[in-house]
Amino acid sequence: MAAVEPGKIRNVAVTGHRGTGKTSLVEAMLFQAGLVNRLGSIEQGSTVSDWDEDEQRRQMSISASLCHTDWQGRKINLIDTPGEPSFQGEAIAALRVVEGTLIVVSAVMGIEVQTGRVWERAEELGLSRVLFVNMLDRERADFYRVLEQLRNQFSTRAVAVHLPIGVEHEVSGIVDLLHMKAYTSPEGGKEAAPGEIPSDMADQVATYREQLLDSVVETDESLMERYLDGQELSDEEVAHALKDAVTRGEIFPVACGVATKNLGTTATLDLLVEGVPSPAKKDFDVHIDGAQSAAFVFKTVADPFAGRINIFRVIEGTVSSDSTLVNSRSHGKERVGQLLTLQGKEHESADEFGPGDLGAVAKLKDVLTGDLLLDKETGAEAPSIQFPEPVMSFAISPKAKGDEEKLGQALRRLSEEDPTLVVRRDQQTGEQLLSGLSQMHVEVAVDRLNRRFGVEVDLRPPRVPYLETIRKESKGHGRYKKQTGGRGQFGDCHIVLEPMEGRTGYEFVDKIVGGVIPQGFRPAVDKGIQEAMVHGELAGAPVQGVRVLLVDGSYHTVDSSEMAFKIAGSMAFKEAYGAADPVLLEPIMEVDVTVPDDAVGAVNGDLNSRRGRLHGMEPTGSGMTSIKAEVPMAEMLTYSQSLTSMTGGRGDYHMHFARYEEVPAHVAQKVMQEAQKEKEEVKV
Ligand SMILES: Nc1nc2c(ncn2[C@@H]2O[C@H](COP(=O)(O)OP(=O)(O)OP(=O)(O)O)[C@@H](O)[C@H]2O)c(=O)[nH]1
Ligand SMILES: [Mg+2]
Repeated sequence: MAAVEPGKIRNVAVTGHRGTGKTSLVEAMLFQAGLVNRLGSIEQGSTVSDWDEDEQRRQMSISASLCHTDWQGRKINLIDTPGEPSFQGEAIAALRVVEGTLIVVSAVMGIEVQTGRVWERAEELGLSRVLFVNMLDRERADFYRVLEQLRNQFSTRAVAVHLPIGVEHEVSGIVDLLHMKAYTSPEGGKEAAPGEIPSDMADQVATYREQLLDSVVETDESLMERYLDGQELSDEEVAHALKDAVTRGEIFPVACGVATKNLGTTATLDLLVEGVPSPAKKDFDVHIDGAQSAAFVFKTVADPFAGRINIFRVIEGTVSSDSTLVNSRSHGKERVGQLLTLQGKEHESADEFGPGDLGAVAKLKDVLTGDLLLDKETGAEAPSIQFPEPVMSFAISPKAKGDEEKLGQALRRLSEEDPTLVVRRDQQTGEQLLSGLSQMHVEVAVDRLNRRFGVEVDLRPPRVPYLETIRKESKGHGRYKKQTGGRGQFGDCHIVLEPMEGRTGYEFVDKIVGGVIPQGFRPAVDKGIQEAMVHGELAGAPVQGVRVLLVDGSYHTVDSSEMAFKIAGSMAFKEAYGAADPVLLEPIMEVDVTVPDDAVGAVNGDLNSRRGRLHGMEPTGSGMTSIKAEVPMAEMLTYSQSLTSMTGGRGDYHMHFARYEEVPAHVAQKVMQEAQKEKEEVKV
């Protein structure tokens, strides 16, 4: 199969809120175009794009899937993305490689949280946007209410290009205002050729056709003049001007239909072909510095059997099977074997992909999402994708001893597939941490570890990386002496502890005068102290922010040894530490929560109960408020679930480490008791 010319390609990400019918609509488009011969359904788990077992079990999309269809002699690459916020990284990556997005909105629910997010992201990226109001057949569906909402909240340049015929379960077709034709319900079969508009809709059609014309002529001066002169504009002229305006992102056409009944599909496919710019018309803003061909990897699928599949967009030139490319990140050469055209999970061999096209390749050595592959090393840098930071962490460990290695490998694979899933080891607590965007995000990862990689795991809230420090100067004496026949042990030292500025760091100052402790043994005192500091006496947390002065001591010519001085050092430290008014420190997080205005009271109250300090509130528009606060990490371990329940899933938060602060006495008491209990359990 030869490469498709860029002018004949349309790259479209299908986006929107959870459960608005994106996957069903993609299915309908593939069916209408004849690429599948049966209309699959979510309920039967038979759609092309929700092919993964986890997706079918949960009846929701989890990963973006790439499909393609032929329409009017154009190849439309459709990336079906999940609406669930836990998997928003998928939509973010998809939006980066397309010229347009089809935003699906429920005719019952209207604009929802994720609708707003993709709208904003598309705006930032300057993408053409086609809106599809779906589920016209549902109870309380109201196309006109949703249209008004889109015009009020998003843009007055969102205009209806289709109108429903009938309401709710009686919806029987749609009017195409652009071509002035009607499509009637195919009852799940293929949409037939369009017919006449029902005569009882004449008034309505006239009103919205006028709204459409008004918007279109506003984008085209010569049309505007003639329109104001009262001249008749031809359908072709209007269609042409609309197409140009949509392509330039000046008009956002609002289509509608019923995805599960394959209604509205034809007119929407037409809109995508006409309104989304081809890659030939739009630059992909990446400098490849003189390479002849370049491909950008925006998605990676980890399959335990087929291996890794990288999905890419050709940025420049042609990428061919049996070629060699260089990875701009690792500088490693990659042998490209067989290229693949994807239709959900099905793949077909492809010989080459031309500029702007989307394709896939399996079994490259070291290629991950975000990598740029070039035909020669040019020093070009890959475009960046702004993925959200994970906010929820769990400590993860295998149920079966001996599975550590297997778990590590599986986690690596999963995080390659999903860059918003982060795996790391906490240096301080030693725990392996799995972080994601929500509880559900992490749970899906755990399901996959089990099913795909055969590793069962335990999840626990992570340990808080407490620290300990001292608040005043103190003295300590350590004397280690043993006389058991033969050679004995003798070490003896006096130290002074001083709190350090900034409560970080450690310093050992040798203040010995004369040779009361010989030079050779003094580092052993230091070592003994540092070892004692690894687990502080309060809660077993590392001690820091301490300066130690070694001021005095004594030794024995025969019995003294490094070992004895190490022990003496640690004894001196423990004595001095208790007298230095030690205190527990905890990490404080800077938290930024965005919630619907009506949830602000509840969310603030909850942050207060988590020992949070509010720093400010600001409306962010469209009915949302951003709240800034500082909250101890220990109180944020289970925040995700609480926020979801307080805001009905409409809340969102980010946090990052700010600094360490003293734990208030009553809280410290509990932490110390817990630590003590654990220490005893370990002994048992
Ligand atoms: N009545 C009706 N149901 C629909 C329509 N479109 C989709 N559905 C149903 O709505 C549910 C969600 O559909 P999906 O296609 O999975 O929606 P989605 O937007 O892909 O969902 P996520 O990928 O999870 O964000 C399924 O049960 C569909 O059968 C429609 O037009 N009318
Ligand atoms: Mg879906």
